[in-house]
Amino acid sequence: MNRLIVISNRVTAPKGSTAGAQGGLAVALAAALRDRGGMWFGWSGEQTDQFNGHINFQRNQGVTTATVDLEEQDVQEYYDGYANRTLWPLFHYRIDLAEYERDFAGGYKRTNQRFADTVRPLVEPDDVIWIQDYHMFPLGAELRARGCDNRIGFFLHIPWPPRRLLGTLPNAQALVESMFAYDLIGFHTEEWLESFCDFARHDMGAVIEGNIARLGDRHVELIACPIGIDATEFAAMSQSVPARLAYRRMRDSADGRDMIVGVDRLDYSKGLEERFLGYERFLNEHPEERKEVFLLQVAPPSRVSVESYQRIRQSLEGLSGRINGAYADVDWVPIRYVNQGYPRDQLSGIYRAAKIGLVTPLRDGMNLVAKEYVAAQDPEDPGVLVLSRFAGAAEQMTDALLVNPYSAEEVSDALYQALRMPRQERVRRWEKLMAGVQEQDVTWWAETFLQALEKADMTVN
Ligand code: GDG
Repeated sequence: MNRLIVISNRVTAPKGSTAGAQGGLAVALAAALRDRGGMWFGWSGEQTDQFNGHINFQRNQGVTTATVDLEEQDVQEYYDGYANRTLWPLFHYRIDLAEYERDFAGGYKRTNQRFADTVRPLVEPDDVIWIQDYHMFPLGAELRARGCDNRIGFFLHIPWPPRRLLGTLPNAQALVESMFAYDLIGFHTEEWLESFCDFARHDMGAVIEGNIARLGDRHVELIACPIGIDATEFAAMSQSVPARLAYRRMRDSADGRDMIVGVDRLDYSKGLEERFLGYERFLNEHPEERKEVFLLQVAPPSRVSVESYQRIRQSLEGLSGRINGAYADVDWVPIRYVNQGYPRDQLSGIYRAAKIGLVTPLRDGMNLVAKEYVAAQDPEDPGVLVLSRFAGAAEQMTDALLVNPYSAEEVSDALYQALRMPRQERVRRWEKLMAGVQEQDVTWWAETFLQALEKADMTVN
């Protein structure tokens, strides 16, 4: 088996903690790296006065990580700038929030060149390279420019936007053209893959034949390969002592009421305002249910230096305050809005205690919370997943109650239906959802992508 080099913005390989403390992605990539040997390369998260390409190697639990520090200007222009203020909003269909600045684009290019300069000497002739996500679209082309003719795959964790939206990005064609340096590009869903083909075909004159896109003398293979979670491990974790304690804490404080749970990074793509408005509608339309339920929204802040994230936070504070002010009683508060994160094992117990998992992103590449909620349920008495049709996960999780998060009425109706759903139907839906979550888990995802990459036809490249 060839060595594997994983490259991502941040490296989250095992640090001697238990697997349960890690996200599923880190677990799966670490397993692939352990099997194949190689290393995981990325930004250390640290800053340095002047970029020097110094690589910090570490070895933990059979996985080698290699990280570099970046300059403050790199972090501002590449990470805070082009990645989080330009590409993230655009790729989540929010061109109203996207900031198009030459400095951001320049810093993004420079930083990707720095990554390429740094990692290139580490690459051996037969290594397979797997680059992750929108921080690094042009890295493959930069490596090719440095004589790297290895197999290189790329996986996009976020949606691919419709071509008319992508067309608003200055130099969008150049960005997409650089992606033809890859041998394989992976998306979570057919929808994102088709959007990519749409742009390549109509805006660049690429020819699409089956799962291959051709542009001039280059071609790239495309695959829809939905990421999963470490389902068996997550289900087991929901029975651990910390999970049971968290479960008990929630049940005791619920005082017999049904809990609806939402868990999201505080991000405008997650549809949190719409979720609160849908829940408000439900309280308004069903006065008899008012003191029978409550919504727990866990929303740890993210990307706090970006203004649009400060605004969504303010807006949610206003909305939750307004709804609580309008409906609360001396012994009941409709929304428990919590801005802190919880350890993963506790989170699994919280999911298990909830009658409804409410997941309403406006756009989401996949959404792992939906899968975690399912994996944490009690098979005898499972809760109901209410899921946005606009999450990538909806393509697989058709036994959830699928809703349009922009419609407060639909969200309200789904909450009502979920609360009234007979146990038999809950079990039937959950069994199908769980079978899917278990079958296409995160190890399946990594292996499916890597096998396709190892087979990709490189003859023309
Ligand atoms: C991107 C794409 C795609 C959240 N709060 C806490 C906590 N979390 C964990 C969840 C889950 C993860 O964060 C969030 O994953 P998502 O998939 O929902 O979303 P993004 O962070 O936006 O991820 C997404 C993903 O990449 C993978 O490809 O699915 O579409 O946007 O695991 O559990 N974890 C802990 N405490 C918290 O309070 N420990």
